[in-house]
Amino acid sequence: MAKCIILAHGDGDGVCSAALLLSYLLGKCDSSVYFTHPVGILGDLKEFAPRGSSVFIADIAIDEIHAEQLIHLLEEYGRDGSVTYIDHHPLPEGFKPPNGVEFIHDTCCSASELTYRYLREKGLSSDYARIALYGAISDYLDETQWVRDELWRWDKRMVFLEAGILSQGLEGSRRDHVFKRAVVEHLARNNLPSQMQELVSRSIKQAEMDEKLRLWVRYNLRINGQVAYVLNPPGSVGRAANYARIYSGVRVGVAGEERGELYIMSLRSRRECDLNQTLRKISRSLNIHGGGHPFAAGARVPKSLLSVFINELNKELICH
Ligand SMILES: [Mn+2]
Repeated sequence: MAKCIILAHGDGDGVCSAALLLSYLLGKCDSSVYFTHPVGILGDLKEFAPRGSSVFIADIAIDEIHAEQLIHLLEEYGRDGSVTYIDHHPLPEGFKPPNGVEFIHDTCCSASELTYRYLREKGLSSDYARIALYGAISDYLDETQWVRDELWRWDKRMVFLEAGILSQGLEGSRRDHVFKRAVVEHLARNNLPSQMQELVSRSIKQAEMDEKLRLWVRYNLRINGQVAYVLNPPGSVGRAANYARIYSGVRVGVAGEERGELYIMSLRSRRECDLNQTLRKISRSLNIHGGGHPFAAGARVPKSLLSVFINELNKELICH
């Protein structure tokens, strides 16, 4: 059987997109699932996808610094086999879709919603719509027309319970790819997240940790202008960034986690500010990786540039 490679983000939206792809490809090819991110995609493609295979990439933003190299590589893979790229992150300025690649892109909605709608047209059963709902909720993109309609078709109380178990259970499993792959396989069979015991217990543990984190952030946050930040929070950086924003009352919350010489950062803003645009600009001037969604984004900043980065954020912050 032909070889299919699925490369997806490891968060709830990415996991659901991968599950939708895996169930669609069942019986059509021999599929393997890998988790990656905007900075890792180049290396992971080369490492895991043999030339000539059918490659599916979902929920991976195109990084400002790597865009050209990535496009080039995707075109190569497209020539030897096939490439389907499904994403909803804003694109770098002046970006042109690669030639010979099926490029499905819209910032309207979650990658899961885009993936489901794409596969539905190709014959995926409408029973899989709820998997896409979990992904959309997990990415806070549950206000699209499609999601609204589907939430009424299913029972929204049950959908939110399942989406909560899934996204909370994955939150504390960041680099546990073996577990995440098991979750993808579980979902690909259209099983409920609540039927996977390990996922349920991880989600409850995560809720306890988040509650501790909330209080920790409240007492440890530092404020510089419109930016509130914490370093090495005892828990999820995304969540810590959000609590920093909420408790400070300023426009942007940032949380950074030390990894070697870098801070891996998560940023959250109020709806009027555009973190993606702001970070892409700073990314070019400081030569760092940064970007994501308007209200939720990430960056990798050398430790020595921390204060420069916070100052730049204040200076370049784009709000309406
Ligand atoms: Mn996403």
